[in-house]
Amino acid sequence: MEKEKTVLEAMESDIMNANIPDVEKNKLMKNFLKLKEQKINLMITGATGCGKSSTINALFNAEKAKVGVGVDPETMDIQKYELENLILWDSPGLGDGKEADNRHAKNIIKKLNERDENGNLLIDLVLVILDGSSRDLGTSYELINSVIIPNLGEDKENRILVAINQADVAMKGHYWNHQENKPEPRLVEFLEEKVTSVKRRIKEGTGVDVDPIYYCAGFKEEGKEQNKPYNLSKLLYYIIKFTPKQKRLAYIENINQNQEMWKDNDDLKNYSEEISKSMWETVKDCAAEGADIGGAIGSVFGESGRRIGKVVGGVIGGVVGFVKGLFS
Ligand SMILES: Nc1nc2c(ncn2[C@@H]2O[C@H](COP(=O)(O)OP(=O)(O)OP(=O)(O)O)[C@@H](O)[C@H]2O)c(=O)[nH]1
Ligand SMILES: [Mg+2]
Repeated sequence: MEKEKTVLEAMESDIMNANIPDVEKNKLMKNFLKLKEQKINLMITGATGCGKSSTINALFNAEKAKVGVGVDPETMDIQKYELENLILWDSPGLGDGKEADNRHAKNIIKKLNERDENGNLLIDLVLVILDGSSRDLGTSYELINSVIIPNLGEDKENRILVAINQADVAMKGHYWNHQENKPEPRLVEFLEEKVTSVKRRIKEGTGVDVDPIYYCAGFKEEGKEQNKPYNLSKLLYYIIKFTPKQKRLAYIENINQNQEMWKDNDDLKNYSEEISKSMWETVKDCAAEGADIGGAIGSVFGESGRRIGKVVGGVIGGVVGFVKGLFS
């Protein structure tokens, strides 16, 4: 069986085969080579047991990210996962006692101030996970307001994403509809209030506006069926939206291939369609930057456009026929 092309491979051959003047073709190729090099550094942090490992495992092909089930579940120091151009930093937050907290805070601050070889801040985006079942989010506010936000540099609002996990057990497991894997209206109301109060506490503490979302990373109990995630596509959509355009392609080949994980979401948006659109924007705007190919863009990147639709649509679902729409 012929191995299926990756999005990057498809882009490369699209450019090689494009029926356009050489000058433009060379420009596209130069842009493409730059795109190919782009790395994303995503920091995932939050209090012990909030679901960092579960979230990483649900989103990406990071089998190595072990979920804390041992006797000593704390991830003591920052763990790094390298998935080709996608680099994840799983960083313990606060709530482990004074000494450990100081160490964690120091580690996070250091990482947030690190620069890459081009002199840009290394960490593109910080995903802060809150435990939605916890009544006391004090340490999480401290983490966000005193450790993370002051160290985000200038573009604070675009470098932090706050997500409330464990939505299923937010009201001690009440009002979670297990058949349909979604919250009942009373739980929705409760979760929305939580979103509002988290937003307010961060605004009051730092002046920074964030728009938290709630979700479920899903989990597996010994000998029981896998509890599926909820709003995982929504979470990925926000992660991608907050990632600089030229870096977004690094996610695509690393998203979890298990379709079941992506299915259940609120219906505020068609998240898979939005994800495809964001990826296509990268191809269109970054690869074609400065090249005068105007209306030919759709036909130049036909195969890579289809490939994006196939990966996102095939895994996350529900975008059949969408990619065709991109070109019309
Ligand atoms: N009910 C429910 N349980 C969850 C969810 N996400 C994670 N869990 C459970 O919460 C526990 C902690 O999850 P982890 O993913 O290990 O959390 P962590 O933040 O990586 O924890 P440390 O690395 O120890 O700080 C595990 O037992 C998970 O199965 C969720 O969405 N719902
Ligand atoms: Mg962990």
